[in-house]
Amino acid sequence: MSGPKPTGSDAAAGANRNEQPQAVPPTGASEQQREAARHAAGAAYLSRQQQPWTLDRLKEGLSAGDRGALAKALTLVESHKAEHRRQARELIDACLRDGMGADTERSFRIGVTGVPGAGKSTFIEALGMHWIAQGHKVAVQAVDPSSAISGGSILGDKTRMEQLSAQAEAFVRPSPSRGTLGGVTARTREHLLLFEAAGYDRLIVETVGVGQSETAVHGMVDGMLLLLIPGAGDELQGIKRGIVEMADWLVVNKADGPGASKASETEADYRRALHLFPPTDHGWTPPVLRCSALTGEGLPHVADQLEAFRSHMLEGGHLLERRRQQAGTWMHEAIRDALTADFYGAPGVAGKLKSMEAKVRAGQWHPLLAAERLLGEFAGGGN
Ligand SMILES: Nc1nc2c(ncn2[C@@H]2O[C@H](COP(=O)(O)OP(=O)(O)OP(=O)(O)O)[C@@H](O)[C@H]2O)c(=O)[nH]1
Ligand SMILES: [Mg+2]
Repeated sequence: MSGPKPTGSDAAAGANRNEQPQAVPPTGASEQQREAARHAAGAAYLSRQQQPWTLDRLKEGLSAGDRGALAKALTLVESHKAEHRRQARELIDACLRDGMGADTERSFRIGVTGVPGAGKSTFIEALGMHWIAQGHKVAVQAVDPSSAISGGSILGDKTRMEQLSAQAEAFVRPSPSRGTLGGVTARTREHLLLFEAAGYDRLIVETVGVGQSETAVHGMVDGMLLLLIPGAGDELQGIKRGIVEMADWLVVNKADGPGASKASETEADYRRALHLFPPTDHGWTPPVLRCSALTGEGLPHVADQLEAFRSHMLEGGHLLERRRQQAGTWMHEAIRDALTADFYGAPGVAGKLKSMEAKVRAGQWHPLLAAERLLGEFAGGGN
């Protein structure tokens, strides 16, 4: 091996020292072995850093926990170019095959949602710092700070999560745009897998919005945290019942200063309201909690409740089941997306689509008949 001689903490690499470094050992290996493998992979990776990117090098970089490699891989996933998307799929597949994916034992993914300005970013930053102090590596998919809603430098500073971003054990990725799904993109799932491949074990997806985005995030995380503000009922907060039902934790934020007593009332209101909800099928009762993301008060208790949920879900095998279901749903979504893209991209269809649509709009064709004709064109290979 031509890389630099392992020294200091690399001594832990042990048996790997004189071999070609392996990717992180698959399930069954101890955390220590994993860490050692990361160190060895890291040393080898650093020695080749001057070379151009290839998929192998990206994988190596991820395995070594290199931030540059992670950023590059995330960008690849986000690319609109078919070739980049194919490479991204190949990269993720290679990572998963090499045991770099994280099972339910090794990673915990949560979604944090709430109305604009509820304090999501401030909360995520505080929780992230708490997790780092406990020895975790934290990755965040954050809502773009330059968004129109919270735009302006004052809020912008908060949403940048500057303190958390400065930590070596944290990676904060702003979503490319709020888009229609409140910052959650079709690529967020792939981002989570890449975060895990790079060794992050506590993942947070921030989402703002009051409907679709929560449903999308719910389909990709282990648990959903709904952040509430003191003194406003559901309707005022623009939160639909379905979202409250989706939440695994309800946290009233801004329980400080003049807001403190209102926060207690809001907490009590939600506790009462939750009694009216049907019990969850996995037997976890969503707790209603209170904290101040700004002062940190109540935050350790919230963090404890996150862990309590995780243990509960792990013990009953519910977490594994949830992820399996999500994987199944993801496959179906991918099929739908690919078929839709193929359909609209097929020349036989594309040529007729506009005129057919015009006829439908003019009332000359029934929409269902027009759809049938176009689908027939597609199925008949009219491309
Ligand atoms: N008093 C008080 N203010 C808070 C608390 N948490 C957040 N804030 C303030 O609320 C404002 C919005 O905070 P953000 O963390 O940006 O809220 P957000 O939900 O991420 O906002 P968007 O991403 O724009 O939807 C900022 O001015 C914060 O300082 C808190 O616990 N107490
Ligand atoms: Mg935010």
